[in-house]
Amino acid sequence: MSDRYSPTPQDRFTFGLWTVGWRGNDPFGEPTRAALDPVESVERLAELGAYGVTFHDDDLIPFGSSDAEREGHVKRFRDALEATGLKVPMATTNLFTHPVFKDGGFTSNDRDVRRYALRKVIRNVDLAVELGAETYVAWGGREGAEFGGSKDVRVALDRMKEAFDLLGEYVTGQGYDLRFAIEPKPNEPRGDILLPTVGHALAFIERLERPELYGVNPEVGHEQMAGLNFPHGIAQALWAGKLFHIDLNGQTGIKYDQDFRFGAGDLRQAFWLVDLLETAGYAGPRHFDFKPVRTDGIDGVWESAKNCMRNYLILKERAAAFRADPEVQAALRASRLDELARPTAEDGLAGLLADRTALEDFDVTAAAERSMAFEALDQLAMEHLVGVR
Ligand code: 3MF
Ligand code: MG
Ligand code: MG
Repeated sequence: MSDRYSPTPQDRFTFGLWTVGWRGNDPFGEPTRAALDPVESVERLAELGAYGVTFHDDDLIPFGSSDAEREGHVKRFRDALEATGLKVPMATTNLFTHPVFKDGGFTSNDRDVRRYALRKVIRNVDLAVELGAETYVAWGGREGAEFGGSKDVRVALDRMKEAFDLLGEYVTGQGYDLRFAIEPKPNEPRGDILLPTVGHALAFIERLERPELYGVNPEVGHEQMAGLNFPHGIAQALWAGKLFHIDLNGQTGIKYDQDFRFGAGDLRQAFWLVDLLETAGYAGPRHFDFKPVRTDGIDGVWESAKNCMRNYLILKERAAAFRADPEVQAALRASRLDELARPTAEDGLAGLLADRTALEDFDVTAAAERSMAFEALDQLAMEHLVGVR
C-alpha cells in the first residue's frame, strides 16, 4: 500500500549493497541469511522507491576475481542499473575484510600493503567514475591500533595524508569530477581508529594539499558510539561546507556499532537530524548504512529497507509541522533564536568598546534573571515528534 510516506527517487534515498546484502555474520555467529545477488538488490530497491545504490569494490566484484569475471559482474550490474534507472552516486573500497588489511590499508605498518591499498582504491575510483559517482567514501576500517606502542600515530597520520594527497593528485590528473568523503568512526573493528570523529576528520582535511576535494561522510551510529550529539556534528560539517555525504542508521548509546534501521535508536536525535538536513539545504543523497537484524529472514531485509525511507519521510513531515506551527515560532522567539542570528557587534569593535550599556551600565542582574524559555520549546518539539500536535 502506498501512502504519503512512500518514497520516490526524488527523495534521493540510497543504500549500500552491503546493507541489504549483510548476511548476519557477527563476531559470535555465522551468517543467518543466504547471499543476495547485487542485481536482485538493485531491482528490489528500485521497486521500493530508492534513488540509487552504492558499493564497496568487493560487494560487486568478489575479492580475487579475474579480469574476465570482473567484467562480467560489472556488466550485469550496469544492465540492472539501466533497466531500473537506479543511480550510483557514491562508491567506496573494502580495505578491511581480507587478512592482508589486518593492520589497516593507508596506515598499515607494512609498506607493501599500503601500496596495494592505494592501487585497490584507484582501480575502484576508475569504476566509480565510469558508473557516474560524484563522491568516493573512505572509511578507515582498520586504520588504528589496540596498543600504544604498535602505532606511531603522528607518523601514521603522515601516511594517511600521503595517501589522500596521492588520490587527490590522481583524480585531478584524470580530470575526474569526484570528491572524497572521509567517514569517521571511533573504534570497531580496531580498539581505536584514526580520525575517530567528525571533528578529527575536519581538522585533518585542512592539512591536505587540495582540501577542497575532501569532505566528510558522518554516520549516525559512529558519532553516538563516542557519546557525541550527531546533529551537532552534522551542523558543524555543514557550517564548514564539508557535508559531502551521510550514512543514516540507528544507534542506542555508547555500544558496538548497532547499525539499526534509520529511526530505530535515538529518535530525538533522528528528529533534529532530519530537521537540520531539510532546513539547511543539504542536497546530497540520503544514504542508509544499516544492517537488517540477523534474527530476520529476507522478509525483514526488505521490510527494514522500506522503513529506513519511511521513517525519514515521517520525521521530515513531523519536523516541517514543528517549524510551521505558530506556537513554535513564538516559542523560538521567546527563546531568542532570532537574537542568536544577529551579529554580536555589527557596530564593530570600536562601537562595542564605546558602548557603555555593554559593560559599565549593563544590568547583569536583570540579564541573569531573563528566562531562556527552553522547556516550553522542547515540549512542543516532543509533541510534534510523537504526533500529538
Ligand atoms: C562501518 C561502516 C562502513 C562504511 C563503508 C564506507 C561497512 O561501520 O560504516 O560500512 O560506511 O565502508 O561507506
Ligand atoms: Mg557503521
Ligand atoms: Mg558507514
